Amino acid sequence: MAEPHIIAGAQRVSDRVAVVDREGAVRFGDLLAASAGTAGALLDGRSDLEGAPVVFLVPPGRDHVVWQWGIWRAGGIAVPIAASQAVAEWDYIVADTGAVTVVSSPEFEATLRPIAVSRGARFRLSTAIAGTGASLPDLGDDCAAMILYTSGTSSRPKGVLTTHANLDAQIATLVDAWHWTADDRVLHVLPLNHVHGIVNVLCCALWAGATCEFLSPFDAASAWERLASGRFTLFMAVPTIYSKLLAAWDAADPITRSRWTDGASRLRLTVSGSAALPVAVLNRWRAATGQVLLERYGMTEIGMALSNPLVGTRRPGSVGTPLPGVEIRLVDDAGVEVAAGTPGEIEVRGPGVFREYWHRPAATEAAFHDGWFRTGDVAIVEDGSYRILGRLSADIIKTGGYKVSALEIEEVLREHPAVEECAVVGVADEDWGERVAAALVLRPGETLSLDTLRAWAAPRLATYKLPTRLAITSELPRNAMGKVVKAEVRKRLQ
Ligand code: MLC
Ligand code: AMP
Repeated sequence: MAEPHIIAGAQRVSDRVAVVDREGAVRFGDLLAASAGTAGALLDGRSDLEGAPVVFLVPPGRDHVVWQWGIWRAGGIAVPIAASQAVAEWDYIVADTGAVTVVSSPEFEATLRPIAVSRGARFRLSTAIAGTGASLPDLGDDCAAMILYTSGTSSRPKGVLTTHANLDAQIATLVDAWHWTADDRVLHVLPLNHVHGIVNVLCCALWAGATCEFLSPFDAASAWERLASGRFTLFMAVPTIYSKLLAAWDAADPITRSRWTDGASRLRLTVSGSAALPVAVLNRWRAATGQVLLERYGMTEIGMALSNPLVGTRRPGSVGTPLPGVEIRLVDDAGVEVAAGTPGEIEVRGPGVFREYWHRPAATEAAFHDGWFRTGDVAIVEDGSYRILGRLSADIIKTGGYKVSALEIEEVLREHPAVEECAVVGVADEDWGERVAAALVLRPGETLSLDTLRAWAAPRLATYKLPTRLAITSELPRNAMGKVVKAEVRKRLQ
């Protein structure tokens, strides 16, 4: 692989429209030319970035792709961050990756430049695309390509490092399974710092020579209006987005509704994932659009692993069967494969599985078991199809399709001067999947409202990590060992 496959492929479709954003349409050829420029600017006279991390905050649109490709073409590791994250989270990622360069669009310069300077990284404005004509390095398949930060059972998020070979495998299996072609057009409404928006939507579209149209930030009525154009073939989102679309549809007048329905009925495929899709949402989406949502299952560390079929029966409440090239097994607590029809933890093996947690060898080792990646999710096979039953850890919460760590939030809340003790849990919610909820014991004489707590935590945690439920209590429920009983906390906050 002299250059990433996605870039080589773009050369074959250079006249086709690759991206549509607020400014209009851009062709693959334009992205190639501009990303040669960003690569040259990043290289700045060197011949290869040799796997150096480049953190970039460029909102969804053509410039995002131009920097993603430029980083790859220069031999760097793309580390996307997003406007929805808190300033402290940006700083953490710049420091934890040891980024050599931070690229930012102008609206974030005032915040990101000082972070870059204090962490010893170069700062570059995303609008300064220069350096055309540089000769670009030859990359091997095993070159590191991307680091995405994911929250887990540790209190700080970990960087998931994927190689170009991993990414190619993650993309190729979906292009194959969902029959992406250059005639597809997808509406992109997801964040670009997570695998769903990056791999499943953006990279699959570009790999196939298809068109990716961005709508950012997501807004239900605007998304419906775009779908109503009838020009799209594909739409992919998390269950919360489908809930929000359905709420807007319910609230619309009959003429608007029928226009929206008509446009959406022309899609060839709508996909849901990142969190459990409630069967009620699947049914309402079918009633509103005639589309049977295809539910699939994946994870930052592995890309997509299980999918309902494109052709054939999609089973509500189930995530289907392994995608081509992905091996799956279910194991018990001892790591032994379970008997048919018995629940077990999902383990995954295949070329799409990430290489390592960035600079965390112990965490990487703990995440694998005989070469299989341990997902922490529990499933059962029923009639040949996998059904997700839940997660092993009560400390991992999925809210709006985002994975958040209760431990990470607790660690931040404990720093509040009024807080003596705290416990964070996910409570079930129809629209968000789960909501972040906190039980606090306050120091003597202190008071704290939910709004005050959220305002205090906002610079420290992304909006979706901020608790939306709060209980002040005199003590936390503990077991005989003194450990907080999260199930009990959840009952009090539900
Ligand atoms: C925002 N709000 C929340 C919330 N997030 N309330 C409860 N729980 C949450 N999680 C509140 C805000 O405080 C605000 O309230 C209001 O909702 C609007 O905030 P916003 O920031 O504008 O939200 P919005 O843009 O509407 O976000 C909703 C969303 C977003 C669904 C578009 O959550 C989203 O993009 N989710 C996708 C995440 C994703 O891509 N995950 C994939 C991970 S990869 P107020 O009161 O101020 O109005 C992965 C692997 C795989 O999981 O398998 O795909
Ligand atoms: P992330 O770490 O953000 O990539 O999120 C991955 C997690 O999302 C998985 O480990 C699952 O817990 C969850 N997930 C993804 N898809 C589904 C799905 N279709 N149903 C239930 N959970 C899902």
